[in-house]
Amino acid sequence: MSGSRRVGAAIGLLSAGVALAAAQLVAAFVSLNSSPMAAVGEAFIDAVPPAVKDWAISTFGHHDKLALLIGIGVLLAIFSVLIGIGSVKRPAVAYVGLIAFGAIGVLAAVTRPNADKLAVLPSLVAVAAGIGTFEVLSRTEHREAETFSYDRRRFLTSGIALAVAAIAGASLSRLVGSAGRKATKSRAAFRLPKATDVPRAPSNVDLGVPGLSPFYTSNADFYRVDTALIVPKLDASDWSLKIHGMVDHPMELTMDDLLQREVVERDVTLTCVSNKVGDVLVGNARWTGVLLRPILEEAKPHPNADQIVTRSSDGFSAGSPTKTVMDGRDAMLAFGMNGTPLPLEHGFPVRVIVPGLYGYVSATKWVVDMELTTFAAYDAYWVPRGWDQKGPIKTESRIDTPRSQASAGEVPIAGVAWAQHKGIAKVEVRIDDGPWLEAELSPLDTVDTWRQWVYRWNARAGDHTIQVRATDKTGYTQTGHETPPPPNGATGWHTVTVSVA
Ligand SMILES: Nc1nc2c(c(=O)[nH]1)N[C@H]1C(S)=C(S)[C@@H](COP(=O)(O)O)O[C@H]1N2
Ligand SMILES: [Mo]
Repeated sequence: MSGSRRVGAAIGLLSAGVALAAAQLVAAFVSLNSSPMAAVGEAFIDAVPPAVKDWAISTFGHHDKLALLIGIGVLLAIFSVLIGIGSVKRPAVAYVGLIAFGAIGVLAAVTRPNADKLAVLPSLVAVAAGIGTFEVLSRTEHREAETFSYDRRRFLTSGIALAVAAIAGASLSRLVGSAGRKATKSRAAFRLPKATDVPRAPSNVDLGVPGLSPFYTSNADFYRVDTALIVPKLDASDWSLKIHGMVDHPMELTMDDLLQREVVERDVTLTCVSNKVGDVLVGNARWTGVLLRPILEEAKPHPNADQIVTRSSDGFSAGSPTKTVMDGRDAMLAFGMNGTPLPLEHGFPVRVIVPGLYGYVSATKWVVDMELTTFAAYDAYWVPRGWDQKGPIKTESRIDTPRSQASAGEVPIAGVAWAQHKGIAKVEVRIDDGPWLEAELSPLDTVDTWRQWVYRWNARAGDHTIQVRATDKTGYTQTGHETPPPPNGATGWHTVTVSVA
């Protein structure tokens, strides 16, 4: 690369960096997802084909969002280098480039479902800051006829000063993020009420086998799946839930209204429809909240309102069958998870939990709206993206240990099995295509929770294949037929190969 191109590339990168940092800083005051990076990222998440989302979750797991931000960052860096190089001969290229990026940022920010009134601001400031940077740095160049030169010292000092300002601005934006602070404070101040209806789990519900998932998944280890690049930051004191649509009595519930009701605790195992056989998008927690059925009985849904659509503050929606929510199971509005207020990333202040339904059709986090409607009239978030309208959880089982290696002798093969709202009746393992052998089960907590299982295996040296299958209390045994998660959940037997030494 010639000297002029290198300088052009550096100017491009620095202009983009300063622009983004300025945007980030302004977004901290407006709303975090109005920053161009976040807005474009979230718009991208909404727009990508389901297969890509599936691929991202399976490839990056919990880091899918970080991977997306890094991807956008790398793309932006490439474009800004190209634009910077292009602007050496024609400065207009830089203006056009920066304005085009600004326009994309503005468009993405204002079309977010929870867009703030000032959502255009961060991208506009970004364009101004980018152009300003470009101007300052370009002035260190001297173009005379065919020769290009630049004031190296001035370029370096202004470049470094701008880079430092960008980094400082971006860091400052983290500190001043007022919405985030307010939500964190609100959560810290939220006192989980004492539940009056608290069923106990059997004392020996945890088999205590090393390597086996604990019966209760800790909040820190609980999987997280959502479309929110920036976790919505809500304040419990201004939270409310509107219940409307095909109901006789529309209502709006505040947090105080919820806390006036009977508070219950329930153990429910949550599962993501995107979970591949053997994967980790499943977790069991004790939820604190209020039951949904009595609330809906007060709202009086019309008899033909067969779908309950719940919406989050960030525009996600899930549609559950009214019949399922009202059939007596412990569908709830939860504000507590394993004895603490809901963590922000798991839906603070309130989320929906419906035992037996995959998360995408029921478990709306940051829920603010509940509309009674019909399946014919409305498709919730994931339906137009290729997933079934209805998502009952499939009976499944997983081997947690051993996963790859073991020493000869007695080896506990152990894992979890779930068939929410049906209950697990039996788990069997099979070694090297031998007969199916019945595993020992942990005592049943409720039909809405998973069960641990263990089979004590006398392992001999060599490579072995281990498989597992569960039977639920309806008598259904998991099919060995392998299908991927779309459109309504994976099937097949979890199979691991273990080498025994
Ligand atoms: N607001 C909101 N709620 C949501 C989602 C989402 O994208 N946005 N994803 C759903 C899906 S697909 C699943 S599997 C569960 C996951 O809940 P968790 O992240 O607390 O484990 O949340 C559900 N609730
Ligand atoms: Mo999910």
